[in-house]
Amino acid sequence: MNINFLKVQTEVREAISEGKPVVALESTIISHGMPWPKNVETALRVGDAVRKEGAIPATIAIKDGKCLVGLDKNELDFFGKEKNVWKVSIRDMPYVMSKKIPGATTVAATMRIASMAGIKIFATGGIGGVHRGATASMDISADLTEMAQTDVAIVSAGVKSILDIGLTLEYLETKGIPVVAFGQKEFPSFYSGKSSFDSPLQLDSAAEIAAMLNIKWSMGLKGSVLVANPVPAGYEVSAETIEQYIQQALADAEKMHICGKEITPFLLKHIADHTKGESLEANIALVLNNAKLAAKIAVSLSSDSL
Ligand code: PSU
Ligand code: MN
Repeated sequence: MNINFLKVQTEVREAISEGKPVVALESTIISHGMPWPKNVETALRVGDAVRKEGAIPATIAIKDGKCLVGLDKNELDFFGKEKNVWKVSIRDMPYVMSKKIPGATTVAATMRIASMAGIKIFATGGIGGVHRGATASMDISADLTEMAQTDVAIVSAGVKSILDIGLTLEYLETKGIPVVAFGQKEFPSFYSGKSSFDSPLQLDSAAEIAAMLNIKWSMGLKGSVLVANPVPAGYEVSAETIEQYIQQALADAEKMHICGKEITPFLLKHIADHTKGESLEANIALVLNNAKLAAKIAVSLSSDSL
């Protein structure tokens, strides 16, 4: 692999080479997931939360034909403000790199770049999955196929109910991706700790998760582990509230013929616009919570492998 495509921040590069804990963070949530200035404020708070647990944050994005691993304040500002930033999944990477278009990376692209840089743990809000109606549309996020082959664990707040949660869990099973709910039996659904689906697995500490990751990868079992961390109590938005907006958003999307890479941001924006503060506050709280858990897992993993 040609590592000239990577531009790794000095602090992040040193931490990786010394085996110190590093947590990868995605940039789609900054450019396409939250409004300015909350997006950059949150990105900075997430970085602080990772550091407080003893790990180094590395936000990943694409700029000037390079995969950036670790963004400084100016770069975070750029991705938070700039309007012409692409949403970049795996298939978009060679195009934006060759055209030198700035790109915010999805879960799939972020984990691939993290893996190229040697980072094992990645925190985000929610992953992509199998869409409602996928039996007809075949709309399955490249996040899932990437998780089947790249050795980076993801801490998310589960899967949003814009997706078909049951089919997403089936697909993860087919692809051999372990799904672990943190501290509870039920698989969480982003805004809510509940989903009415049991999680296939439950673990209750970062050390247990790190031990499982160590064994998985030591055995040569490829791919991710999805750690589903429920939104902190007090920040939940009820499933009924969210469902009514999802129904409206899906109807609008059909009328407007929105499909492909546009559908996920369209649905997310509709929910965010209609639930205003409530969903944004939940989103911020759960991302911070995920970053903290990811950092604890990274710390535990790096001490296990000493
Ligand atoms: N789901 C969320 N929040 C997000 C995304 C998904 O709850 O921000 C973003 C992530 O970057 C994810 C991407 O990787 O959307 C998935 O897009 P698609 O469904 O087009 O693969
Ligand atoms: Mn899709």
